[in-house]
Amino acid sequence: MSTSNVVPNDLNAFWMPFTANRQFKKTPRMFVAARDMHYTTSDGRQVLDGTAGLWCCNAGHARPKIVEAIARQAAELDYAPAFQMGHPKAFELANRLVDITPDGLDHVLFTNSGSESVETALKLALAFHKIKGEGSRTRLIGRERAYHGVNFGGISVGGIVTNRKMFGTLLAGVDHMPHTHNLAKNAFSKGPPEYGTELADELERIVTLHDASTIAAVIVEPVAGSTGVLIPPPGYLKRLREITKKHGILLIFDEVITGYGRLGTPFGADYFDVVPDIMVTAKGLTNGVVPMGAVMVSAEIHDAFMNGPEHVIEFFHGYTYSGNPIASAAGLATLETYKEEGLLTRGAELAPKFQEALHSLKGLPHVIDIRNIGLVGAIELEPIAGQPTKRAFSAFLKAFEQGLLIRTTGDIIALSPPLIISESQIDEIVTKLAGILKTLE
Ligand code: PXG
Repeated sequence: MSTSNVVPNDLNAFWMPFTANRQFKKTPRMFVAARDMHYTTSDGRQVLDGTAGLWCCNAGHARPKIVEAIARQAAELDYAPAFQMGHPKAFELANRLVDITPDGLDHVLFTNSGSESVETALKLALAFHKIKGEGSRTRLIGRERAYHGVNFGGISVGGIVTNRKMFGTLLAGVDHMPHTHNLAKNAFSKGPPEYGTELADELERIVTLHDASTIAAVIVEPVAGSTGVLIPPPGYLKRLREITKKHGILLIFDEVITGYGRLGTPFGADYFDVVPDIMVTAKGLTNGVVPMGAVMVSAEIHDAFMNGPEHVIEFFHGYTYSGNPIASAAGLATLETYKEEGLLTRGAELAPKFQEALHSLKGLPHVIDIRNIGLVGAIELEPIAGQPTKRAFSAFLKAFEQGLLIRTTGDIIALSPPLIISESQIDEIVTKLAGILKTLE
């Protein structure tokens, strides 16, 4: 018996992330294997992956190219110092990334996660203005209901109260735009919702309040994922681009979820036809297999740093594992797999089917909204009075029992299956969900 199939007899030591630890440890849910669209549980059941792990396994699981690349790389060059030394695959991966990112994003910094990519982007924005002689631009603007990871910069510009309230005063000088979610006007929209484009003008109000000369950057997720799939109205991101450009403010897209094919285009920037100054990515970069993030930046930002004596470090930032060889090999094999199988655009082919299937759940008990874009969907449930999150969490538990992995946030069910999903597997997800929704308290 493989040791990975043994369930440990003591679950106490591991303090699990973003998990109800006591509930989990009473009734653990363990995966011990995965292949393509399915996980295997410790009791030998198959579970259909409706969430690409945590929005990251875009090519599905145990894909041969990626598995082989990691094994080969570990044997050939396990680690190379990241500072003042290099290895070929990190450069190769940066080149391949520049090939698939929107024109104008020509340089790549590597990190180990979405959270680190966010911090890297925010620090770049501050340092860029300082180098350009505009050191008064120190404010960062985020948005309500935004998720930008869990580090101090990210939770400061983020807009989730539970992620912020325990951690003191956070970064100074941060302001937030309103989110765009509007159930009263936009419920059951198919694709981007009709109302709310004017909310982008709130940025003008914030600029008027603080003055553009104090603002370094605006950071937004093209589609907010973690807080329940909040899809922007048409023209909203274009308007943010116009306003930031007009005022010399950098625009950062956090594409940790929307990157690598999730919306049916390589990046959210492509879907919405808006090129930011900095793009933050992670997750799908390595198919979730090895931790890695990548921050793409414009030539203008990069070139501003390439000044002064050549022996001097230009940007005092980086990680022991930036561009780690095994992560780079995983990234290269992942991009190859995406290319061979057309996965960066397959979501666009499947989106009509996915949309139709999801919206067939309209009218079932407790369902107050269904929304979708590319291969992302959300079903919002009416919370049980006085017990928010309980109804959706119970749907999650029932789905797991019935062989389906979904994600819930608040009382919203989020779906983001691997981009290799078949049409019949989309039907399977929706049929199972329909059954579950009918039985919820
Ligand atoms: N930015 C965005 C937009 C994200 O969605 C991060 C940054 C942070 O990435 P790391 O790699 O540091 O976790 C994220 C992460 C969920 C869920 O189910 C979403 C994330 C992570 C875990 C669960 O909504 N997003």
